[in-house]
Amino acid sequence: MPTVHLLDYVAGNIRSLVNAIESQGYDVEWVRSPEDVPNAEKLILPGVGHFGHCLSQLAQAGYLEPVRKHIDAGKPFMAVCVGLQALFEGSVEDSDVPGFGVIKGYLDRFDDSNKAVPHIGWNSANTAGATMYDLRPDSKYYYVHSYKLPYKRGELEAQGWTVATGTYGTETFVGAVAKGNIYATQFHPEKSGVAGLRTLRAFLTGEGAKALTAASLDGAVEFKDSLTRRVIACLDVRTNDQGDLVVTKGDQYDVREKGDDRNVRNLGKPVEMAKKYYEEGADEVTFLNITSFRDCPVADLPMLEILRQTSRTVFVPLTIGGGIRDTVDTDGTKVSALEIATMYFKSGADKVSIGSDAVLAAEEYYSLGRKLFGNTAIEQISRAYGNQAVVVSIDPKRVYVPKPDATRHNILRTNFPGPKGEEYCWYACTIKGGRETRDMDVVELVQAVEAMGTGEILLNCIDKDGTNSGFDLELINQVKSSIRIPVIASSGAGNPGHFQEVFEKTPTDAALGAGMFHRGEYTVKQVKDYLKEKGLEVRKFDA
Ligand code: 1PR
Repeated sequence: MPTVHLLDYVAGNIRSLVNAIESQGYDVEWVRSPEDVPNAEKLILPGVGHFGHCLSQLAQAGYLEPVRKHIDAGKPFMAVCVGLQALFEGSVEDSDVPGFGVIKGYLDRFDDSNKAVPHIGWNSANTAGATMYDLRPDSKYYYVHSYKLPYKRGELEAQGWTVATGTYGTETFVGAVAKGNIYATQFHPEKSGVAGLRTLRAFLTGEGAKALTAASLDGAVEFKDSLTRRVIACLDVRTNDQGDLVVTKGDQYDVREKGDDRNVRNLGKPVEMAKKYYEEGADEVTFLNITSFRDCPVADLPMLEILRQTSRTVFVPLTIGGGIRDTVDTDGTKVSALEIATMYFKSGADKVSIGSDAVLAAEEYYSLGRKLFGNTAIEQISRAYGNQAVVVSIDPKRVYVPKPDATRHNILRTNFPGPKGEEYCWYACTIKGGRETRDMDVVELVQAVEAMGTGEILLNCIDKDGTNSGFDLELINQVKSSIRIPVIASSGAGNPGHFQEVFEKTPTDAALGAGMFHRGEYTVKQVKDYLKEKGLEVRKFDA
């Protein structure tokens, strides 16, 4: 098999990239020291996390010169995400550390005054007519980043680069650049479905470099927001009473059948179902391990195998949640949340989702006067893998109050009064899958975990879960107005119209469905076709 060399310089999550390369019939060989670089014919620089951290790691390990030589020798070179950023002169993310300076330009941060940051989701790589590694105008690519090179028309082109752009809000940024032997993408090709695999293949085969042409800079080009509405399929997974790992789904978190036997609902096999949703066009797949497999050694966690298998065939982002906290293994060894997350990342997860532990960490944050000491699971994991890799999953419950001053919590006036006609409510956070309610409201929680470095919120709602009655729009609006990071609306989706409603009536960044997909009532494709019909931009399914 032909080989490609991958630079292994940080504790990053690059399993997905390896899987994507292997799916194209290439073998990955690791570059583990600077001496290995000259052996590489084709070299890929993956990038994760922080700009300064990435470049100082490369510098300390002695990679800067060998990588430069590889590029100068005209050998094929590809850089991904922070790898692309590293090719520029510098970034405001860490102004003390210089970049490679292969491309002139300085990165800044997205403006978060009117949109969520990080920019997470499927956006364009618009080449304005140029040919570039099989990027296509009607395809979408998966981005996750807070920093970007602002695109100024003609500037990079004047240096001989071919450029592809995306637009988020009113900001147009560089999505990919190429010149000669160099190809760099801000998006993750390995997570961009068929469109991503296609452009990766164009690099691996060298066809993309041969076909490279420049765009004509004459004439007007329209740069309009091209981020699509993200539709996520979620699989709650647990062992049933027979010991099999199954996809299940509760009604307000009760996952047992209503009959006398009260068996755990079995809706299918996790790996097969994830693949089906990927093929139907799900923009992401989330697994929530809703029981913690307490009697099992951590290294044998069944979810690890599920992730390994899924990540070989599903090339969109995979999130895994459940049981991510400091724990004690069956042999008495202490295992940190970071170590558990690392196992998940190495098995193919792109993000981890933290539930109960986040609530406890937030309680501590407030009790210590809003100070951070860097020791929570959220801080440790986001420091090692980047904020975008940490999701906090919230399981709130509505609490009605008769008047605004009846509670110290962040309330809202509701259009759906309580059983005694109460016109106000707040949302209490719960832990342990909704079994224990805490004296903390959702606003307090999301603000605390945002301060800790969470990249995204998965916002469930126990009252709505499994009801098929639509999302809790009031809850989503309250949370969205309290933070800057993206929010995934969850719980209550029963038909495609509910997705339209949540995207039109709230500023949510993504919407998630579970039961309606598992029970076969609607496919992911039907939801996306419906949204498109209603004029909302979605990622079309690339064949
Ligand atoms: O606390 O870090 O161990 O994480 C446990 C995780 O498991 C949390 O993310 C928590 O939300 C989840 N969880 C725990 N118990 C249950 C349960 O159902 N008994 N599931 C559970 C949460 C909610 C969503 C669901 C949406 C959409 N499920 O995942 O998919 O509500 O459903 P719908 O579209 O059918 O309405 P930790």
